[in-house]
Amino acid sequence: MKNLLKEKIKNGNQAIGTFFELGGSTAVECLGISGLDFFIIDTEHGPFDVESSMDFIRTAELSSITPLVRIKDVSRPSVLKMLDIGAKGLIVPCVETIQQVKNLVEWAKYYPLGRRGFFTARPAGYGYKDFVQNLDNYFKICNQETLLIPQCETLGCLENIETIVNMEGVDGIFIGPFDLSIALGKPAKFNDSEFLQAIDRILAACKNAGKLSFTFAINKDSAKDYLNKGFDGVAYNMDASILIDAYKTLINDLR
Ligand code: 3PY
Ligand code: MG
Repeated sequence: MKNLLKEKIKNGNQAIGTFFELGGSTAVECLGISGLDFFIIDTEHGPFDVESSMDFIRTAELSSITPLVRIKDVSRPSVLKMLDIGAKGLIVPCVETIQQVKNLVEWAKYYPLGRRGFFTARPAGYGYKDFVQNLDNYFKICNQETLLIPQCETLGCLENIETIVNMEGVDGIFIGPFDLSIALGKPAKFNDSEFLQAIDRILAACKNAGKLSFTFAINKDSAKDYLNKGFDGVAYNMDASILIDAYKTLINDLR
């Protein structure tokens, strides 16, 4: 049940991941072999749902890549099902209010932190793993090892970021630069001073609260900028674009 991603960051490493849009266990296997620290199964925009995500997570467990899931909405079933199939963390899109984050904590964290519905699911070996035999221990380990990470990509979340990130049960924040820039009225103007101030504010809020800071980067330059600023992790683009780019470069080089 150990969360390798959390451990790597705690040991001072910056994590590199990607969004998973291609689908298929072989694709997960390849991402694992590549040495990436994590991948995010995207059920907000991608076509996947619970059963296919479970197979991707199973495959990820064969290598040291950590499977996160971007859930499709802020709802109890979305939170519960993705944790029960073994997601090591939830990225939650389009969070707008403090109340939504309170709900997320209630749904994602077991007693006494929240009121996650009791189930000895896959990660618990369906009730047969040792750590489940003592309930306090089971709750403690689940709460510790599964990350709840709201996205900051709306004005509501930005305005309340210090409160949100300090809430017990919130493990970190994941910035959605595209939606955040759109919310600020500056679509994809990533060098705009208001956008940059927002990034600095979110990062500072995470650091001050001792919580994890993640963001998305569309290219290598921006990934490097974010890592240099001190983000704990960067999700670099998505597997589909990287595959297309690699073949385009190859074709260019060969012709
Ligand atoms: C955004 O940029 O809005 C994201 O959600 C990144 O995936
Ligand atoms: Mg977004």
